[in-house]
Amino acid sequence: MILSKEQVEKNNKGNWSIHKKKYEFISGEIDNAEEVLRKLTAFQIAIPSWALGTGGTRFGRFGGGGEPRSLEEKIADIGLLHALTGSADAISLHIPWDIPSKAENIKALAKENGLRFDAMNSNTFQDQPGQKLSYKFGSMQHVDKAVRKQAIEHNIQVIKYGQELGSKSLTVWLSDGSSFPGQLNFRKAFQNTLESLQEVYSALPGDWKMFVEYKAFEPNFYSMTVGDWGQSLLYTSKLGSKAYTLVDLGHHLAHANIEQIVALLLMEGKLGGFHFNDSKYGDDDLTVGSIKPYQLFLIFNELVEGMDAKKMNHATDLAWMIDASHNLKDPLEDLLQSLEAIKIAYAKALLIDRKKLVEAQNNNDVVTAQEILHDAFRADVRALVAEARLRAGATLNPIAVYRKEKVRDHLIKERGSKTMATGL
Ligand code: LRH
Ligand code: MN
Repeated sequence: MILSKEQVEKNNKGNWSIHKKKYEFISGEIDNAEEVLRKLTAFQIAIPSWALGTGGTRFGRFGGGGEPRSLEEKIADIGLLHALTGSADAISLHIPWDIPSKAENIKALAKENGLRFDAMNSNTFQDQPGQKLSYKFGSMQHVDKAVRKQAIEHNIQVIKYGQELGSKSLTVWLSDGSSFPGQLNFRKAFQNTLESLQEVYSALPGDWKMFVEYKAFEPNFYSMTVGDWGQSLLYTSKLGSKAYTLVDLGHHLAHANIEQIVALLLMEGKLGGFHFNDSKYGDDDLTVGSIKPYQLFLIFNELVEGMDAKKMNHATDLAWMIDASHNLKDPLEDLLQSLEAIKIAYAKALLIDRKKLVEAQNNNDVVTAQEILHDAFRADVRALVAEARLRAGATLNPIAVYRKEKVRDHLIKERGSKTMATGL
């Protein structure tokens, strides 16, 4: 369903005056409103092609209807998210869930919707129909060289699909590991995996990046062969300068200090990007900022500080992607909330008085240091984020417009109430 410029303007007109009042207040409170707006507008987040339908757990799935039945319909849904927010100009594809059959058409359709292709994702955590060798006991770690070869060839095929679409990066998440002590020789598993990644790395086009995503547990529950940031950093350091670590917020053991991990990976020049989501227990893949909004703010604090220290471009030098799964909410509303939470955390981090913070840190003035962070975290930046949307030609209140335009009803009428999108 396309959202026309007229619909955007009509909906914004109703909220314009109250928005302007709120915007004038917050922009009056800060001295870098224009710079913050420029950075907010430029900051684009990729939408996962595997999160446009209703997810499920092993206990059940409760579909909401109107789900995309093809990659073309997924592109239309992401195009709608971008029209509503001006913040989601990219798709991250997962292969083979979303193989671009006619790449030229898919590329043209994405362009029509103002979209580009971000990181490609390979999948050696499921066995596909007709697949020769099983990944039951892993893929790149596997004791059988033929299974490792199959996984390597799959990743190289994924790079080829990405090249046809203009993508410039490959994300490798391996479910490899073990669920019982004694099942696996950790050293051999690491070396097999490194060897396999090296073969994929050597097939990377010159201007591509490889993201190695780590995860502490699931689907293996004793060891994961890329189990934490240290292991991922070991791989990416041995692979070479085009290999980076990808941080999925839900892939940590309880109480991990993710903002410290981010600061150190940035310092090493080995942070490649993010899979944003939120969680209370495991890899819950919940709406971004719905459980730990302060942690998300602290992560963006380290990102802004670390990227400025390296004179990096906030919008383009790291890969910003959402990786969520929707069990209870309308998938598109859930993604709209996640986009808002990411922009709000980034805006607050841009308000931190860095000079005063360094001073407080150098004086070991713990209270002042914390108060400086709280001043930014407790600021209401919603009007700033809304003004950035307005200047991008998008809507002031995306979810309100999504509901007022009865988008889900339209999609159900167009696609049916029982359709099921590929993905998680
Ligand atoms: C693994 C993961 C990975 C994807 C998958 C869909 O938990 O985060 O990024 O391949 O979810
Ligand atoms: Mn992920």
